[in-house]
Amino acid sequence: MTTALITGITGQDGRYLAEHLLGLGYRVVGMVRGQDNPRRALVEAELPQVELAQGDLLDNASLISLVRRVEPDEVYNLAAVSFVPISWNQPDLTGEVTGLGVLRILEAIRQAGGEDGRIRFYQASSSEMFGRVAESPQNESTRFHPRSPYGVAKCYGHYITVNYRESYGLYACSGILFNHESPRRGPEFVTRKITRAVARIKLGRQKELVLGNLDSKRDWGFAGDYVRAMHQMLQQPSPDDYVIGTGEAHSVRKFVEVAFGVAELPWEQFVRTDPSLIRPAEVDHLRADATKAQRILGWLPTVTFEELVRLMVEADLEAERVHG
Ligand code: NAP
Ligand code: F7E
Repeated sequence: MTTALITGITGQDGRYLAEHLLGLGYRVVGMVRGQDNPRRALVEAELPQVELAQGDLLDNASLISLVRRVEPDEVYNLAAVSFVPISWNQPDLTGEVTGLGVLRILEAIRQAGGEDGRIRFYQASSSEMFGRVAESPQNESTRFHPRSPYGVAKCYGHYITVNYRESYGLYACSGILFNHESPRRGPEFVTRKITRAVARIKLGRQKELVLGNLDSKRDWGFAGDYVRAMHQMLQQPSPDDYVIGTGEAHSVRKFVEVAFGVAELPWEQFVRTDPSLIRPAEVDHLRADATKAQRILGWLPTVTFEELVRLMVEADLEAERVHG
């Protein structure tokens, strides 16, 4: 039986990936940090077959002993400080977790004998590395120009992954994923903030939605599609880096329009902007060129932008009706 170790198991992608790998017959071990992590119970309830183990990307020893003990065939490093605005308030922490954390886990794999390529590694790189884009759409050769401490930390994580592959022969891949969303998306990210607000406004539980920049554009896909690509990358004869995205970009304003439209609400009456939510430096426009992933992995997204918005609004309406 193939064993996968997933860091970031309590996050959006960790849960979709675990579900996908369990479906393929894997043994899945998820790394959880903290003494009393409230999201541990969420994973236990949703995915009882996942084995949970203690560890932290800030702690070398925990990673070394975890990799030795679990003896994984595949390691997916999904853990990170992943919310871009936090990275300006906590740039040190972001650098330590999102950047150096990648080095720590690569080193744990190397020390466990990963140099023979036996342990396959996936790094969660990000389209935020492209930042102020040098060209559009962005592919694996597009120059990086990150615009936040998060984007800078992800560049370090990306290059140290490439470096361990080139220096030590580790089987290490980096997936440069564009924004992907779902009903499991954290409520601080703009898509979920919008769909949750739509549901609450529809049910009379919230009066308005306050947002920042409505003009930025993102290439939004469905997280369930993107975790398939992570797994496919690690099944190739040799390790490589791949851009994953839909190839379509929409503005935050467009997301708002479609989401309020699903609930038949006039968005202009409920949405207000607040300059305090504008970022010190913005990423204006991201759009993926995932030709390489299509050609080599045979990967294609299955959920359109409109379907994604609808499924998120409907899930939030349901959640608000049941739990709200
Ligand atoms: P997420 O929901 O924010 O999950 C982040 C995970 O990291 C959580 O499980 C969190 O655990 C864990 N974590 C944070 N600090 C940690 C530490 N010091 N040690 C161990 N675990 C720690 O993120 P996501 O959306 O699933 O994204 C998964 C990965 O892909 C992230 O690396 C993200 O940066 C990257 N990415 C995401 C997107 C996207 O659009 N979603 C696009 C490109 C790249 P706790 O429960 O303990 O907080
Ligand atoms: O912002 C604008 C904001 O926070 C998207 C992470 O998963 O994807 C994510 O990073 C856009 C930005 O995601 C609000 O200014 C307007 O232009 O949902 P977001 P992100 O910053 O693109 C990448 C690929 C990752 O790797 C990251 O880990 O929406 N925006 N008003 C707002 N954003 C938020 N959060 N809240 C607002 O009120």
